[in-house]
Amino acid sequence: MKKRILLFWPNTSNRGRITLSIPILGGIAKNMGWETQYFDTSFYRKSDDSFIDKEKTGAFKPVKEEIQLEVKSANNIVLDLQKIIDDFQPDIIAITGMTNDFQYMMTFFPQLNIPKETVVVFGGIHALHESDEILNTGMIDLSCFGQAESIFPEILKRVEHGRNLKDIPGTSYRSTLAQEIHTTYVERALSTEEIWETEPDYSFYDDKYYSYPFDGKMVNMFWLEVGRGCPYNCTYCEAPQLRSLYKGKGRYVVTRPIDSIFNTVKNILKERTIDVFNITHECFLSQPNVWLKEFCRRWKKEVGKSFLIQTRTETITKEKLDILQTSGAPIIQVGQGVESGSKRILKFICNRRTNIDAVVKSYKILNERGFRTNAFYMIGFPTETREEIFETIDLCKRIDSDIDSVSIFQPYPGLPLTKMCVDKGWMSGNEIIPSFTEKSIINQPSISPYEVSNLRRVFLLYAKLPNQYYRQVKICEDNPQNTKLFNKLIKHRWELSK
Ligand code: B12
Ligand code: SF4
Repeated sequence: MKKRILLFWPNTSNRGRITLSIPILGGIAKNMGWETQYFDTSFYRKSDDSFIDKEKTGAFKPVKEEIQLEVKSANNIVLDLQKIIDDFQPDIIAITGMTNDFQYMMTFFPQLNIPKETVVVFGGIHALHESDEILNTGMIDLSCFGQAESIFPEILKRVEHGRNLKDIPGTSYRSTLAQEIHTTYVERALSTEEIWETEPDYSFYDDKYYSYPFDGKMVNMFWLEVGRGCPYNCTYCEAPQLRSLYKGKGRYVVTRPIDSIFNTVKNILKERTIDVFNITHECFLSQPNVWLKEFCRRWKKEVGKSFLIQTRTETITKEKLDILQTSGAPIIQVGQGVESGSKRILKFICNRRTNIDAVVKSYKILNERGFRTNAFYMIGFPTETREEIFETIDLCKRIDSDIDSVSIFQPYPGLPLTKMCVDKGWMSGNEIIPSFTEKSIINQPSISPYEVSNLRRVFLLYAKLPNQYYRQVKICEDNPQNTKLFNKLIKHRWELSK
C-alpha cells in the first residue's frame, strides 16, 4: 500500500500564497510514489493581514474590484485539520514554516490528536536556530534546518522501511525514549542540478492561491524560484546565517539552471493564465551578463509576461538594464531593499555600505527608463532615533518609487541585531515575534514601540504628501483613532501620485 504524507503550512496571513517549499516537498514525495495531501491556514481568519494593512497605510493602491475571498473562522482550523488526519491517516505530517508561522501554529497545534505512530517533521528557516524549541514542544520528532532536497528523500526512505530518523544531516532529532536531542550538521551544499532535479508539484493549489493585488488590480501571480542565497552580510537578515551553515561545504549561493526555470514556466502556463511572475532571487542583477542575456532571450521567446525582481543598487548598471529590456516583458518591476536613510543605521547597525546618493540615482534611472519601481524600508532598528526615521522618510521622498513597503524591524532568532537587543536588556529573546506591520518588541531608550508603530502607519503620508500637510499628518500620528482624517489623507496621497 502507498505511504501517505500530509504537507502543512501554518500561513499567518489571510491570503493564499504558494510558499516555495511546499511544491518542492510535494514533488519529491510524488516522485517517490507517496500519496500526498496538503493543508494550510490561509483562508481562516487572523487578526494580521499585511495586504489590508498595506492598502490602509497607502503602500498598495486600493483595489476596486477585489474579489472577497471566503475566510472561515479560526475555530475551524483544528476541526478541519483533525478531520484530514483522521480520514487520510498520514504516515508523516511534514510542516514548513518561518518563525511567525511556527509561533502561530503553536496556538492550535497542541489541540490536535495525532496518532503516536505518525511521524511529525518541521522544516524551514525557523529550524535554523530553534530546533530545541521545536522539539521541546513534544509534538515534533524531527526539526530540519538543512535543504529539503537532501533531507526529505532520506526521511521518506527511513519511514518507509521503519528505520529511525536519527543522524540525518541537516536535522535535529528527539529520541522518544531518552528524550534527548541529537543534532547532525549538514555535510555539503547540494549542486544546482541536485537542488532543481525534481520538478515542484503545484497540483495542490486552485485559483485563489494565484490572485494578487498589483497596481490597483487583481492579477494572477506566480512565484518563480531562480536562485538561492546572497553573498552580503546584513545584520537583520537570515541569508548570511543560512550561508554560514554551508561554510567550507560547497557553494550555497546558487542560480537555478535556465532549462529548469523555463520548464517550470512552461508547465505552469499549460495549466493556467499567469499575468505576472514574481522572481525569487535575492539579487537578480548580480547574475553575469551572459546569463541575463540568455534568460531575457528565452523570456521573450517563451513567456513575454511581466515580471518582478529584487536586486541591490550596486548591480543596477546601464548595460544590465539594456539586457532586461530585451525580455519583451510589458512591465518589469525592480525592487530594492533601501532600508534606511541614515548613514549611521546603514553602516553601523545594518552592516550595509550603501551609498545613499547612488540609491537615489538608481531610482531616477529606473523611473526614466520606464521600469516600475519598488522600495523596501524598515524602521525601529536597535538604537534608531525619531530623527533617523525622518532621514528615511526624506529618502523615500527623494526616491519617488512607484510602490513602497515600510516594515518594522523584527528581531528574528539568531540574527546579530537580536543578540544586541538581548545583550542590552531591550528584550528577553523569548517573545512572540509580531508581524512586520504590527509593532516593535524592542524596549529601547532611543524610541518607544508605540512611536515606531505610529510612525510606520503615517510614514507614507509624511513621505508622499507635500510639506504643507505636515501638521495634519502629525495629528494622525499622535491620534491613531482619528481614522477620518487619516483615510482622507491616504486618498489624497493617491490623487497626487504619478
Ligand atoms: C522569497 C521570500 C519571501 C516571499 C515569499 C514568496 C513565496 N512564494 O514563498 C515573500 C515576499 C512573500 C515573503 C514574505 C515574508 N517574509 Co520572506 N523571505 C523570502 C526569502 C528571500 C526566500 C525564501 C524562499 O522561498 N526560499 C526558497 C525556499 C525553497 O527555501 P525555504 O523556504 O527556506 O525552504 C528550504 C529549507 O528551509 C527546507 N525546508 C523548508 N521547509 C521544510 C520542511 C521540511 C519537512 C523539510 C525536510 C525541509 C524544509 O527545504 C527548502 C528547500 O531547500 C527569505 C530569505 C531566505 N534566504 O530564506 C525571506 C524570509 C524567509 N522572509 C522572512 C520574513 C520575516 C517574511 C515575512 C514574515 C515578513 C517580511 N517581509 O519581513 C513575510 C511573510 C508573510 C506571510 N505571512 O506569508 C524572513 C524569515 C525570518 C524568520 N526567522 O522567520 C526571511 C528569512 C528574511 C529575513 N528577514 O531574514 N518572503
Ligand atoms: S542583501 Fe538582502 S538578502 Fe542579502 S544579506 Fe542583505 S538583506 Fe539579506
